[in-house]
Amino acid sequence: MDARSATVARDTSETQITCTLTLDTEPTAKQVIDVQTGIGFLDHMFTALAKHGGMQLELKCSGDLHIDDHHSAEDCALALGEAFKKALGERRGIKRYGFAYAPLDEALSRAVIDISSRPFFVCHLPFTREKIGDLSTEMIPHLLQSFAFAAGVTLHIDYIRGENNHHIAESAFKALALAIRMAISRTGGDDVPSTKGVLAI
Ligand SMILES: [Mn+2]
Repeated sequence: MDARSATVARDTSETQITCTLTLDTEPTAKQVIDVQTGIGFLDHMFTALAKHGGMQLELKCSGDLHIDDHHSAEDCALALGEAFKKALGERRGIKRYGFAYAPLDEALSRAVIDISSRPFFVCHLPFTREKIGDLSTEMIPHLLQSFAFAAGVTLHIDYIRGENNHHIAESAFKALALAIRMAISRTGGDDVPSTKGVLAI
């Protein structure tokens, strides 16, 4: 079967982005992940997302970081969401629902996704620091919402426990990765998993 892949270019006065996302990695092939958003901690999160999601991701952003991290973080998530939506195509032959827990030491998060074409986002991640590296913690729910809306998915992300803010964020992205991996996995059939008979609207 062909790998599900898409490239998105996003060019505004605030950010210039290219994003190539491939949802599949052959078991024997090298998983290509190269993320350069200009924000180190965001690179770390998107790399974890791709790695544990079984996906391949090349993402480059040149953004207005002299202002702050907002436009770069949001627009990278939008590009990633658009690429995810495009790569999925008609959403045939996928499991559709995915859910996962991921721990990182003391931190534990849960992610639940429905590849629904019903964009919705609910998130509870109570960070206690203003920033992790150069990423504002307030941007983490914001960029996850941007991804969910651009991808056309329903996404719930919840903090279960944790103290270290780096750990809380990373466990959330890893839980999302594992949930995505489940939801996009192929059933072996060609069915659209909806009683409506259509998901790509
Ligand atoms: Mn880490």
